[in-house]
Amino acid sequence: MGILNVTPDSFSDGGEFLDPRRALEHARAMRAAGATIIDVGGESTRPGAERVTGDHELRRVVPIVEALVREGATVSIDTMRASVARAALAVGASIVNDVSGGLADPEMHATVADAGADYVVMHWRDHSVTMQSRATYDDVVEEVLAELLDQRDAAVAGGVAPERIILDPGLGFSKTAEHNWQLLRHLDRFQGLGHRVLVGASRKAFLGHLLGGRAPHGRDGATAALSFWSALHGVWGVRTHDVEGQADAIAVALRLTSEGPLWGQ
Ligand code: PMM
Repeated sequence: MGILNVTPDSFSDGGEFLDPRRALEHARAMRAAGATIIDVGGESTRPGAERVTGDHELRRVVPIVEALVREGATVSIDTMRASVARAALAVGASIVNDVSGGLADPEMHATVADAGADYVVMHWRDHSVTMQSRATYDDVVEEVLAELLDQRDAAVAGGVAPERIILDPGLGFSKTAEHNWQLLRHLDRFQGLGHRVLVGASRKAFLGHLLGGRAPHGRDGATAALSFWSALHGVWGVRTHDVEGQADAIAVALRLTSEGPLWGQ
């Protein structure tokens, strides 16, 4: 899943793709490099980010989604707003990637259910401005699993078909670096929930910490190691900025596991 942030303030690529022509060129390049889904987002969710209005978000993303669908791309819309999801689905998006996993907008479940779309439910506790103050757990793996299942159950109760649901541990969202590592170490637990799993580690700050403070664009090698790890676990997808490097890492993992899992799964 290639990331296309049409935002001025995302942590890694903020401002790079606000111009629609540049956004489309970048999406084409990601597809050529092996992305099978383009994830279009119009609101930054980096820690501390302020929200944009729904209208603003809609105007940023809908023309891009429409143009990409016309070119034959599979598009997911990265939004917490039902209004934005609805507009993107109306022009052909087929996946709603809701980082709030249904907690931010009470109309999201019905919107996704009505469209029969795939739905990414990410573990989430709070909006970006305050989320890092909620990064407290006794047992991060057990608590994230339990809360994510609550979010899943709410989506199903809201009419979303279980087979449409994709689960995501939500690395970096109300989580410290140590929490992210614990979740990644126990990815098998997420794989065991009976849904497709998506992992979003790309260039995130915990990799910068590991690498002595390296800037986002220098984190693609570390991201590839996690894409390899994720693919060994059999996850459905990784959400990434650097598609070529991740596609290579995944190809290696798939070749290694082509005769069966490397360990009991
Ligand atoms: N991370 C970001 C944005 N959207 N969606 C999902 N499903 N999972 C994630 O981990 C995730 C996401 C933040 O990263 P960005 O600013 O690079 O888009």
